[in-house]
Amino acid sequence: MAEEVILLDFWPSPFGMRTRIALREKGVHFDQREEELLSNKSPLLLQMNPVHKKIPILIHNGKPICESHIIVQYIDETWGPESPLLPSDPHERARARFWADYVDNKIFPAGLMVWWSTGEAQEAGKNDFIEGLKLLEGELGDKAYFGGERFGFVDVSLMPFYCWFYAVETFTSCSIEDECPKLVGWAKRCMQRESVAKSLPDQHKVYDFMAEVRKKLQAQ
Ligand SMILES: N[C@@H](CCC(=O)N[C@@H](CS)C(=O)NCC(=O)O)C(=O)O
Repeated sequence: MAEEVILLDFWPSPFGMRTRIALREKGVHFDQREEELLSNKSPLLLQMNPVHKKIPILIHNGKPICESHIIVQYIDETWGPESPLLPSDPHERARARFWADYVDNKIFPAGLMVWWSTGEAQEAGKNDFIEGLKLLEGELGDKAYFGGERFGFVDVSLMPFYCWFYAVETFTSCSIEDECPKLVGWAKRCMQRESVAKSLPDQHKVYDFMAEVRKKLQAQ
């Protein structure tokens, strides 16, 4: 029986992007279904993720898997063992999970702060965002990817936020490339992979989306 792989997604979601990248890295064909997240969540979404009611949701042969990092690990365990995203060494695996968790707990909230706030709060968000990226740049060091020579879990986790860089720079008049040149070099290297290039929307389109949401928030 053919496999059925459905991804409930929302195009600007960095969490959705992670799962798209991982599926494409593994060469898995999937049916990407766009949700009307802001206005009208589908009955399938509510049925498959009744706890959080959020995308991304991977539905593999009818069974849901939720939470982007958990989905990426499921994809890694299920398909393409010859091209693993997580390292086999337990300590290296723990380390990769640690940095992916850092992306969720530092980079994402700082990015939201830049997106949703103004004035001092926005400035603090920008500083946090850049501080977090600098720390990640230190972890990257001179390696091609976070795990070494091979594209892996931390790259999948962080890379979606690259398409927020233009918006952060435009909202706060800064240059992330000036602050974190090696990290931007890494991001450009990742963008050369088909899995990444196909999964990330254009940064200007992301900026337009963010600016629109910001306008609505400010009008409230
Ligand atoms: N921790 C979750 C976050 C997922 C998430 O925040 N998804 C957002 C889209 S970016 C969502 O579905 N929001 C709908 C809502 O909050 O109602 C993950 O990693 O998958």
